Amino acid sequence: RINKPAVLVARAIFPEVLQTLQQHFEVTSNQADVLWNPEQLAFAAKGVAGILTTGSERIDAALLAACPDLKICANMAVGYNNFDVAAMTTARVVATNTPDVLTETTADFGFALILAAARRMTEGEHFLRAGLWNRWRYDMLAGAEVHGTTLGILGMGRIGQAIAKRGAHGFGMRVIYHNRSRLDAVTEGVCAASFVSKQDLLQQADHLILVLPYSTESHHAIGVAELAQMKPTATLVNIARGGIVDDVALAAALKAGALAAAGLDVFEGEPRVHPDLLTLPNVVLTPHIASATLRTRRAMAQLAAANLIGFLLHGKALTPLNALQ
Ligand code: 8YV
Repeated sequence: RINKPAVLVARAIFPEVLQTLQQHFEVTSNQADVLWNPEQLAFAAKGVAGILTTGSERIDAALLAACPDLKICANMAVGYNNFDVAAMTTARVVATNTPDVLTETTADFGFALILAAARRMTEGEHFLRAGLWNRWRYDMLAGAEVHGTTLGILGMGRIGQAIAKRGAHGFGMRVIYHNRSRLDAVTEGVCAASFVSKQDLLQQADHLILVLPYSTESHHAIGVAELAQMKPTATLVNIARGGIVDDVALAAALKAGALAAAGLDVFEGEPRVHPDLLTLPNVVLTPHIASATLRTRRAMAQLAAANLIGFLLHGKALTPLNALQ
């Protein structure tokens, strides 16, 4: 076919997904495998009808003004704080994300971080690798209990609900949550979770996991004041976005013993990590990999591609974030 629509793939993705796109579109892609800065992105996106973004490329009024031919941006991520959706709607550009396909995988990882932080797994590994394991001691690397304790979830969307089920049904935990809106009774029942105020959540959770979207409202939702309300024996896990936690305040709380442990997959200003966190033994640090299984990342790439194909070829995106169709 001649005159295929032009599409930009903003970062290296699975070759087979790139091939699928090439069947339908004139594809340019960022083979350098590094994040383009806004100028590079705008330059590369000139004249394209669609962009496949990977969660970090900023789509805002400036980019939209530079790309008047743009019709859709398909984010290969469920979070879309890199999109100014209001500006996209005004510019009549469809925004899509990748919900559902990563829910269970991300919930698994969240739970892994709760376990790893509470049970001091990476600390234990460092201890062993450093050759320090030379005897048994009754309290050696003794951590906090997970099963049968209280699990707190801040943000009760798809991933929060999947974590609640793991906690309630797999680990016999009492599950409490706080969310912008309360779930309906049936969903609460399925998740075996009770709605509480944010204050009660902070004060009662033995393990608190953050699974809420990042926005100006959720910026530093966990800061000095919130950390002060948590139990000193508690663990905090963030698999949502950096910026939801005040990393400096968290490092200080961990250092002071005001919080027992933390598990962090996301950071303010990542891929840089605040140096205070790097030196603390009681924090498990992972490089934003909660959705990173091959199967899930492939499903995310395929869904992002299907959104481009669906909208540019058939006028219908599969998982739109704004109602333009
Ligand atoms: C990705 C994510 O790591 O889906 C999200 O919101 O943060 C992750 O799944 C990432 O953005 C890759 O596209």
